[in-house]
Amino acid sequence: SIPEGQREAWKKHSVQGFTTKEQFEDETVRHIETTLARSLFNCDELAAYSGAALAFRDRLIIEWNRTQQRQTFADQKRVYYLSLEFLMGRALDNAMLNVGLKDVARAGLKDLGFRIEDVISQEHDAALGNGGLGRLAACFLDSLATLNYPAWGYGLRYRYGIFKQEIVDGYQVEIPDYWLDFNPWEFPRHDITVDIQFYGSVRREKDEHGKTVMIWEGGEIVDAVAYDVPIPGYGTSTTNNLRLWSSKASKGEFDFQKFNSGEYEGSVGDQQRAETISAVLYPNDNLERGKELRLKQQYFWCAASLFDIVRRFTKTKKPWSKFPDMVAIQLNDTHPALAIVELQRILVDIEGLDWAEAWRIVQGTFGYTNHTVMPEALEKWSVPLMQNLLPRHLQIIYEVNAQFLQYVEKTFPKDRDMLRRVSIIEESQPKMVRMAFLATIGSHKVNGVAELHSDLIRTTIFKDFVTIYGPDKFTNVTNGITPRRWLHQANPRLSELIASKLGGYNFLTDLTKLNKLENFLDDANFKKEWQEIKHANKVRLAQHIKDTTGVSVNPKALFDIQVKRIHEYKRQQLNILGVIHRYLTIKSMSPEERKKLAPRVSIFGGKAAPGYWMAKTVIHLVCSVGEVVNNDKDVGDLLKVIYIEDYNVSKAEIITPASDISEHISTAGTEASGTSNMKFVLNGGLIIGTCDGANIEITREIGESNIFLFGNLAEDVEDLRHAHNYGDFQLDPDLNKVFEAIKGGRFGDAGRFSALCNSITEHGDYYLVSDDFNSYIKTHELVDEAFKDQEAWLEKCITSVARMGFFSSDRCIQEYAEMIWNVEPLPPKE
Ligand code: GL4
Repeated sequence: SIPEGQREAWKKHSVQGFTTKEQFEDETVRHIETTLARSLFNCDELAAYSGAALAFRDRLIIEWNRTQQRQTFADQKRVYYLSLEFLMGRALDNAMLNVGLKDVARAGLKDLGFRIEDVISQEHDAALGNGGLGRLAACFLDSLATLNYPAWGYGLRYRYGIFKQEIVDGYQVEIPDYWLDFNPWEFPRHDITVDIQFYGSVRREKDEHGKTVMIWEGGEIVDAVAYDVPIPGYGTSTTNNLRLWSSKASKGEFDFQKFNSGEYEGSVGDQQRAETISAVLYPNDNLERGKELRLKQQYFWCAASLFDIVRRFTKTKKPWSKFPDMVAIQLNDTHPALAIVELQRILVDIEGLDWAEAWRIVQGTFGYTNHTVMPEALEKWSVPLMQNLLPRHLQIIYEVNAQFLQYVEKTFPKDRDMLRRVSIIEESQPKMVRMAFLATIGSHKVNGVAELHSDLIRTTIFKDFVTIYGPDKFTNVTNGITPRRWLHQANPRLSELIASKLGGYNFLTDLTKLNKLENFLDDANFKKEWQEIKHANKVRLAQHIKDTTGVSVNPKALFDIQVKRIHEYKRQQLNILGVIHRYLTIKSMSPEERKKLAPRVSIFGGKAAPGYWMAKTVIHLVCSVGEVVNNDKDVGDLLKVIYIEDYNVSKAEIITPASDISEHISTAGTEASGTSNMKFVLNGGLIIGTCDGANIEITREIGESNIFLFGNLAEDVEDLRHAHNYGDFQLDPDLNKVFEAIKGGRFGDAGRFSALCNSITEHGDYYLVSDDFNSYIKTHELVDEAFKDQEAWLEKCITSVARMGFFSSDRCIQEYAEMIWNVEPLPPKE
């Protein structure tokens, strides 16, 4: 550091960052003219965005520095959130709001000739995630910083995030999402590089004390380079760090010999192979495919993060036994489960701790969050694959398993089959490593993400582990969302209206304060304004739909929205089949009868995994139905069917505030939580849903009369499926009519939809579309009825918003901090 005598000079020149409009303009113009080498003669909106973003970045980084310094000196426990996905969306708007300078920026940009909305919308989404799991990680980072927790996120810096979706002739087409062209939010840390080893072999050796040590040698080395992204809290100067690792050929590895001797291509090839590791996000949600490159990504990221965390700990000079008192690592699903093995390897092989002591430290450090019970999403890695890529780690897994099974055998001698059931190694062909079991055994707490889900994991996939460890190891932390992005940023007018009634914006950091809104249910002006805001939000979405699809929709119609990843378990097929039923009903009516109907716009959005044919067929069916319905003169405004292309975080910020009703209709027991259900209700939309995931707790909070629930319960799903498999299946008669229409070619070539129809009619209807169809249709009739009484509808919406306080991600983080991490906040001295 700088010597005492020079520090005064240093302090005098220390950068402060702007606070006034004048300073903001100074900084923005300076960045445009120097950093970007542009001038007022060629400054477009993109350049204005870049300049403003750089000005805000400077500010963030000053606070980031102070926060990091404070955390280093504080000598207290930190949280590390390991997630393969961080679905951050745009950063500028969020930075402006969290720092509290959006009005300053708006005025400044206006002076410089720009509308702030146009500038903000230049930013490319940071889309390093698939859906709910990745967005949850992003909400958690916002809450951790806002609540002043000393916390870091660790992830991968994918060159390509989730693909961009185009709809071409009614089919999904995937376009690569190269998002790093200009990304002012990241700081490359070329000085922070970690060597990561793959392949090779393990040798047993005696050290100087005669102790056996394991040496992992040979194989290849790839470099992990750190890129840091500042995460500003709202209403606090705390600015945490998200560290993303990028892969690069190791300097040691890069073959200069080859390079100089004319084998240029070979040496560049090595480089490219190394860079492939962090090249692309796997585009599957709730599905694992066991690809070697994915395992490489996981180890690369775990090893780099662990090295970094351990290095930070060793600087404190504390004994290893104190590690769990200084470090809490949360595993976002099983994707980082190798971190458990890596820490054991570091402690035993490199630091020389004995096995049992090391394992106590490991278990004290990790917590594991499970996000799904769907069998196809539970990670398993083939033993031969792991043997080849990570030979030492596989040995450690076998040793952990052996000791665990020994304990189980001793404790439950009568249940011989238990060993087979709970073994980390599945005795299949090839053998498989069950990552959820590894994560459970290596952690001190395991949590599900909504009450039903946490009950389900205790009684299904982890049933034996509850017997072995006792019930206390398993807990629930119901998911939440950050009200900063999902109310204040996405719906600024509603946020402002609420603030005007509640006496300021305190509700944004204590969302339970919303409950006071119930006092205004008789305030006619308030309700009128509320309704105007909803209408304006619908007009904005209608404009987006017009601009992107060419279809005009009536903003007065009931907007019925389902936006999320396309998956059979989420049942977009139930939705579109219901829409077809509605269409057929309209067609069968007289003009007189039609006049009594409430006009509807059915809006769909979401990406299908590129290899998921059934999901792609669902998209095609929605588009094909839209083609017919939207051009049918008999129907007019009574029904429109829209597919919004390329659903992502920034589109969600437009879509969510514009719903009247949104659909959360997964087969009961399949959606671990869902989080868009929370976003929609918080923005004054009602929901139709099944008794699944967080819908159940939303119902409990807002009241049964404010939600439209339908369908079979989770406890009955198993029996129904069983019955179907034994031939006990009756196709719902209304649904049958819908299939007749499809088969008759009403929506184009029926052959394209036969696999989809057959999955329901011929192949066991695994997701219970037919079983729930009647209840779904009937419930939508209740929705229509309810929407006719606008006054009562509005009251339901306001009451629901007032009761959504529980679903703030701040509440989640506080629960994790108390029940799982045992960490304290470290507020700035302000
Ligand atoms: C998910 C769940 O499917 C989703 O219900 C949940 O809200 C989310 C966050 O906990 O995690 N699990 C996987 S896998 N993808 C998800 O989005």
